Amino acid sequence: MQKVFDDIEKERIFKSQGYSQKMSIGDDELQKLRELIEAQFFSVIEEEYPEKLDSFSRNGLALYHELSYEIDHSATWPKKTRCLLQPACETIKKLPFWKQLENDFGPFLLGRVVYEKDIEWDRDEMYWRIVRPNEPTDVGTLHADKWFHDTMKIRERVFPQGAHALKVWIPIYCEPGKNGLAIVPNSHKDPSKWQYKSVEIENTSKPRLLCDESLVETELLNTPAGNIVIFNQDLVHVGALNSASTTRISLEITMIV
Ligand SMILES: O=C(O)CCC(=O)C(=O)O
Ligand SMILES: [Fe+2]
Repeated sequence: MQKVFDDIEKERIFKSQGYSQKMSIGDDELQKLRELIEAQFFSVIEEEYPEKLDSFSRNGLALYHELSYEIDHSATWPKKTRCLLQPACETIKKLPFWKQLENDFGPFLLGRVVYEKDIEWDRDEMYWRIVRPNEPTDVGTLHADKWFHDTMKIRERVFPQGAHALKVWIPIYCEPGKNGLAIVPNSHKDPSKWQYKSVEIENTSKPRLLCDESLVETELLNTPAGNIVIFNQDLVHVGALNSASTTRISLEITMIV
């Protein structure tokens, strides 16, 4: 199999650029990912709000925000309800893009499902994110993934020594230029320059940048649905405030290489 991520592209991810957008998945693969996420989404709605299943199904995920005020959004979508179940992860691991990743980066491990304190050792971690238009609370704060791995002690509990955690970020419903992933160019080159503190939130320790986040210049990546971003653990990034008129859905997977 020919490599998409050859030595030049890997150099881009680990050194020069901090990320790569060289891989795009086909329409049928995107469709499959949408189906897997939608199946979970609607089964949660059915469980919590059976009388609303019809209207939510009719609207679909991209227009979820129109109805989200009818339910308790934050109580309905903690990480627990957004982690794909193992059979869905197994389906994803059979898709062509996954085979390509294994070919190019393998062998690698996958992150385990980690909650605040608990780890589910027998589950791969693949979770989706839901970001409604104009909702500042649906996006997080600037960070490098390594800060989370360190403050939440994921690195010492889950990763083998010396491992590098690459993030695979897949836009599922996304509007280029209006929502998605914003990065701080070159931020991965000098991790020590980025100072953060660890704060106790929701039963765990999360990293928060010490300097004023609004002073940091970010660049919104152009990410049409299906265009995968792979970025290194030191690249500083944040979910952009969604300025589109549709809900943004994306899928995150950590490859431990
Ligand atoms: O998609 C987002 O809003 C944030 C993504 C992120 O932080 C990540 O993929 O590591
Ligand atoms: Fe992140």
